[in-house]
Amino acid sequence: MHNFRMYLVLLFMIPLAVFAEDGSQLWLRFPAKNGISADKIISRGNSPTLNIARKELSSHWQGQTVELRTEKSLKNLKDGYTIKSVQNKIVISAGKEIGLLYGVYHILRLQQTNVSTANLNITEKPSFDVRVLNHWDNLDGSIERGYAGHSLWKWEDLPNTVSPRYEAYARANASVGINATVLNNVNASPNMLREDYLKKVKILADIFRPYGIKVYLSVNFSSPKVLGKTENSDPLNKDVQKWWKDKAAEIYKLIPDFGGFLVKANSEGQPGPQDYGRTHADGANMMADVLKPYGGIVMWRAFVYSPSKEDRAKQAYLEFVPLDGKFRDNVIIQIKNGPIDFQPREAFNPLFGALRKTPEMVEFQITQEYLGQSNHLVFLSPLFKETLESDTYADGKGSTIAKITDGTLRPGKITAISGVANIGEDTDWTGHQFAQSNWYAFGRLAWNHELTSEQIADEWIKMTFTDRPEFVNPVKQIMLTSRETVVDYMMPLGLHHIFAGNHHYGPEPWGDYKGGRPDWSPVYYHQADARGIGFDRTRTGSNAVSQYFPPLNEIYGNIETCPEDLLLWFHHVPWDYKMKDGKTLWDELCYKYDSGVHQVREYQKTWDQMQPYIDEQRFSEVQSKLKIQAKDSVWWKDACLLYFQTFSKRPIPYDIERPVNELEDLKKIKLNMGHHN
Ligand code: GCW
Repeated sequence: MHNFRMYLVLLFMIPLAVFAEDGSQLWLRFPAKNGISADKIISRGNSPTLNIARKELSSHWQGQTVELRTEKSLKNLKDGYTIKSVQNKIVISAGKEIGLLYGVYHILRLQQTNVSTANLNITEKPSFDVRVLNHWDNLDGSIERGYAGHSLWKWEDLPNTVSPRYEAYARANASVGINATVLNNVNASPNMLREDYLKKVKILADIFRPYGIKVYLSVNFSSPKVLGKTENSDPLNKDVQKWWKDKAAEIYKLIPDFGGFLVKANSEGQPGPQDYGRTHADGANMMADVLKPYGGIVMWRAFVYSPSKEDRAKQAYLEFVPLDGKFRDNVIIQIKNGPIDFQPREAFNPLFGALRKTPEMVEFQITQEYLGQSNHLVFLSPLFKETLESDTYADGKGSTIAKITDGTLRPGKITAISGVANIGEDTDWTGHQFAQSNWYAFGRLAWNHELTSEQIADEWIKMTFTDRPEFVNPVKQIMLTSRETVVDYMMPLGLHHIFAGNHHYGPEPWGDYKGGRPDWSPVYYHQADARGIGFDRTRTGSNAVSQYFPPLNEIYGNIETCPEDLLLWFHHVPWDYKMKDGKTLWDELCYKYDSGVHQVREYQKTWDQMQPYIDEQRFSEVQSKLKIQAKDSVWWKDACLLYFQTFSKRPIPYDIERPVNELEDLKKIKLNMGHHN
């Protein structure tokens, strides 16, 4: 009897287990109760996309009747839609079916965040045409800079075995408007284009299609030589051109709506057109020509730098500006937000706005390679917004990167935005419950870059956890300040790239890889000496400031007018330099590091008080991660201050907590996380 009862209890628990609060549901934690009945969903047609829209409504929507209408007249909204309350129903209209699905997710979001759905009159049009995730996933299942387990893509099992997570992934992306995915690492294996792999890719494309997601691939420039046994991979070689042409035909036969290629060429050892004395334009155009008949595009990366004497921060600009106007119209240059490499804070990349005839897109990094990986709670929306709102002055005041890349100032070109994904096969998808918010924020900003970080955080918290203000308000405060906090405890005042080599997790400001590439050494970036600290990029230094449009070149170039949060990015500053608040640079640096540490301690205090409001599992997972973050912040502070103190020879202000580590011990830490640079 006892056993029998146990059995019954277990049976009843199964449906609960499906909704376990382990983060697997992401922000899509819609009520498990049934949604509206079929007769309250008015729609014509029977396409896979419409069927998904109806299924989402019948499973989760608890409001009034919803009518879904495609209307040709709304084509100008692109993937957008309108939502209107008409008498007793809600009418969602769109030029394309995918717009209807996006509209359905919109009302589900309103429901989930407890916004009234009466008297709706909403018009939405996406900021960018291509809203793309870049996966740095390798064919062996590993992920470059991935911190959430192995790749979601099970290449070994495909095409026969299909993981249910493929569809869950597509659904999550569609719910925030992401409509494109590059499946594989930009450090691409030529094998990605092998016939057997393309057949696997086709299966994924088929699953993603109804959710409005197009598949793209990163391609290795040497693919023709490696796979096709051509003599070389010279873009002007007819055999090479033919190989690409045939390859495109083969791809489009399998995947008629294939999106195109993403290319990392002549960068960090990857092959490229320069191997044959050709330019980036020659390489990109060859690919653009074979994709053009099918409507495909080439996203060509500007992340190029070589071990030369030239300041690494200047190289993308130097390489690409002379090529402006030489690219086909289906090529778009993909530019990292900053000119170095996804640092906690960088000046924006001066290439933005400098290409006048060539479309440009931003590449953000959602995966936190340089921001504590999946251990630190860092909400990236403020970082994304900082870049998008940066004024380049390219076409006069108000030439923000958002307006340069979204077509406002440079109309008639392809528009796109990309983010390097932080997704893996971990149950919670991203390795930290709060890292989900960065996937979410990227999608929401790609859809509408005018949303504020505050709005995005608010939505995400309510959808993901609870709408109780006792939880929402303090947690939102943590999220909104978290990016500045990580800057403070890692590299304040414009410091950058003082990470330990390879893994980029902890501090190694003393790193000097003599014999290796100087531009992979922290000492190259901070330039600390007896006089001061910082990279001189002024006119008398590397003159990187000259790559910015006036008046920015003057503003950045003058130590008095340079924003203090970028001071050491542009200037080598004496230790006793007086900062705006009257402190010396050295003292200011100390207080910044200290404040970063204090902030994390405050986050811990706040989080611990959140226990009553959410489930135990997610509560304690975040609590544990905050402990790691708190320890790491002290590690960063002690390492940087004790090391820089060997140059400044000044005391750490006495009201600051004393270091708890010996510099020599910190220097011995070698994390075995493995990677190249
Ligand atoms: O930031 C560096 C990373 C590399 C990465 C490279 C790139 C994919 O450390 O892992 O390679 O940037 O963006 O190409």
